[in-house]
Formats: sequence, C-alpha cells, structure tokens
Amino acid sequence: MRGQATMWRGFFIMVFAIPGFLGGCGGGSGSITNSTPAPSSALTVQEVDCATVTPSAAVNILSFAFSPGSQPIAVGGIVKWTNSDAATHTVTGGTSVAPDGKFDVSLVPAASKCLKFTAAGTFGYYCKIHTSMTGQAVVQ
Ligand SMILES: [Cu+2]
Repeated sequence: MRGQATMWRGFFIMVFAIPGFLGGCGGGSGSITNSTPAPSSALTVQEVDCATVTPSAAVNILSFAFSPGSQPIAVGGIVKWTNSDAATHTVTGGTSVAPDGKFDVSLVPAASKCLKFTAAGTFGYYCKIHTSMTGQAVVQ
C-alpha cells in the first residue's frame, strides 16, 4: 500500500503543476497592421532620370526626325531619347493641334531624356519647336 500512496502523490504534483505551466503561454501579441497601399499614380507617363534607370528602348533625334518613329515597348518600360541635332527639340505628348498633356520634355543638343510608360496604349508625340516631327511609343 505504501507504494500506491507514493504514486498518487506523484499524480497530484503533475495535475497542479501543469496548469501553472500552461498559464505562462497565454496572451499572444496579435498586432494588427492597417497598411493601406498608396494609390497608384494616375500618371501613365513619367519622366525618370536616365542616369538611374536602365532604358528598354532608345530613340535618336537626328536631322529633325525621331528614329525609330514608332517604338514598341512593354508596359513599365523606359524609352530614352537622345538629341543628336544641333537644335533643341521636345518630346511632347499628343499632336501639335491636340497636345494631350501627358508628357513634355525638352532636349538641348546632346541631351538625353527618359520617360517611363506604365500603361498600355499608343502614345503619340511631336516636337513643339518643329511640329512636323512626330513619333509614337506603342506600349503593350
Ligand atoms: Cu524639334
């Protein structure tokens, strides 16, 4: 009988010891983060610094013409224009009679400018100084 009593004492130690152990695990730290994503820019064309990006396509401006005149590019791609003329040119969205206001950069001789296109579509452009100069970026 003495052996049985010893066994019971061990049983009670276990029963009362376990709840104390489990109690230490309560109260998780559930942090709720309400991170609202910033609204994506409404701009579909943005000027970016050519020195800090990798252009996906290049358009040369030479002899008062954009070359190539039509430049295919993937959505999110960057077109780099370089002015190889001795005259200043612009890359201006739309047409000379209907500028669309989406982009308008000016390139002095030897300058380069980069535009990033973040939406699909055909983006026509022209030079404000020499309005016969036209081109387009086909973003797909
Ligand atoms: Cu021009």
